[in-house]
Amino acid sequence: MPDSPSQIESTVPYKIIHGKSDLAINGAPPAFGETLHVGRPNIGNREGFLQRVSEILDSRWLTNNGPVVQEFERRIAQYLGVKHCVAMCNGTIALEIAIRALGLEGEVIVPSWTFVATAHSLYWQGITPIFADIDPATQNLDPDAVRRMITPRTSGIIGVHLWGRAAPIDELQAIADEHGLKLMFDAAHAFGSSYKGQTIGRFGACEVLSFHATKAFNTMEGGAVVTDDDELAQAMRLMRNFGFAGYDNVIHPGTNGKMIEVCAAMGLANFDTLDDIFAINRHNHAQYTAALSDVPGISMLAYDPAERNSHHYVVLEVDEQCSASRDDIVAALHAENVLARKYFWPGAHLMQPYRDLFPHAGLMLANTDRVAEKVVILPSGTAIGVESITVVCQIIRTVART
Ligand code: T4K
Repeated sequence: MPDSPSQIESTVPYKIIHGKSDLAINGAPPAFGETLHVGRPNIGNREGFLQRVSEILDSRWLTNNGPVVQEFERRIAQYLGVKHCVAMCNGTIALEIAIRALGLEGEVIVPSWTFVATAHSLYWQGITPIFADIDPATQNLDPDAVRRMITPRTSGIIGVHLWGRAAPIDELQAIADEHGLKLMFDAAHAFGSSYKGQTIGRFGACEVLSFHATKAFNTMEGGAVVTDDDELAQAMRLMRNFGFAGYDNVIHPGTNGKMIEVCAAMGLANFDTLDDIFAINRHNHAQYTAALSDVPGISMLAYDPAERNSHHYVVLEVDEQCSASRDDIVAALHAENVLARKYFWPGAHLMQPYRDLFPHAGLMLANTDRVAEKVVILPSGTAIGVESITVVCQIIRTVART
């Protein structure tokens, strides 16, 4: 049996909060001596990882499609029920390679409400990201908004399964089919999620995963493109290795997108304990929901109980009914050493270079702008325990109290 990731109080709260005078923003000492982070890495089967690293060192095969990467790819493909998993050094390079292998060009429609890497992976290759608005209820792309952004230069759509909640896949596929566009997904948040009962990974032409340290399932740094398309997988395998088809034989332009053996070993070790990690996240999410559900103006973005989700992200929305603003709540949490995040504020369209390139993009992104002003992401994962979550919720309740 692998050792399981225990849910540890990596930092123990110092105080119980009864009223506003107990808050650090009002001069009291902070609740936590060490910072509580969003995205503290989950460490799965530690012994298994160390054992594999030792074997890797003994074998002197460290990278370049080694046996551990190959085993990792097989395990991921099997888990997702997909034909090909092409492992990469990170999710951003995986996006870039997928975009290039699919032959996207001109303009590609993406949400602005995503990590900026979704847009950068296009722009980096001379392709214009065109930002479409989201449905505020799901924070995912709104299909009607996507339709509005199509021009003769549009070659594709990248849907993002934000917070692991599936994008409106069927509707986006229908739009892509109708207009002859290519559709792929940024599934960086969606490892282990489902759509209409089917595991995310087989939708569109391909789906791109991130296994960054801060993800529910991590390989330290890492990513992958998963697809059922043999030719696409073959092209991406060439591209991630400079286009080499054998010693001294380059048949394709390529880059260096390879995953290293140690990262694959971390992935396999975390894979051993995936169910435990997801169960801890589910538990954390339920605790936050129960503790905050009656605070006026504060709501948790719910996960669809009919679908699978890693429950990795705890997404809070603070609206006008709340007596404190979102920024007041974030400032109070930071003062207590709780590094809550405003992901993905202010939206990619307000980050450079897009802010200068498209100064009027906001006119088409009213929902994005509204959502960006109310979101707070709270710490979860195996590095936070029940006691700490109780105190984080006390802080929020106290700040939000009139
Ligand atoms: N598409 C989407 C939708 C994505 O969300 C991402 C990545 C990508 C594409 C691209 O995939 P990758 O190329 O990254 O594989 C973080 C992550 O770096 C990024 O992977 C992730 N999304 C994004 C949502 O979050 P930052 O700039 O917020 O990272 P940073 O350094 O502030 O770390 C987050 C928190 O985690 C901090 O409070 C510190 C803590 N932390 C971080 C690391 C790395 C730890 O406690 N330990 C650690 O080892 O972007």
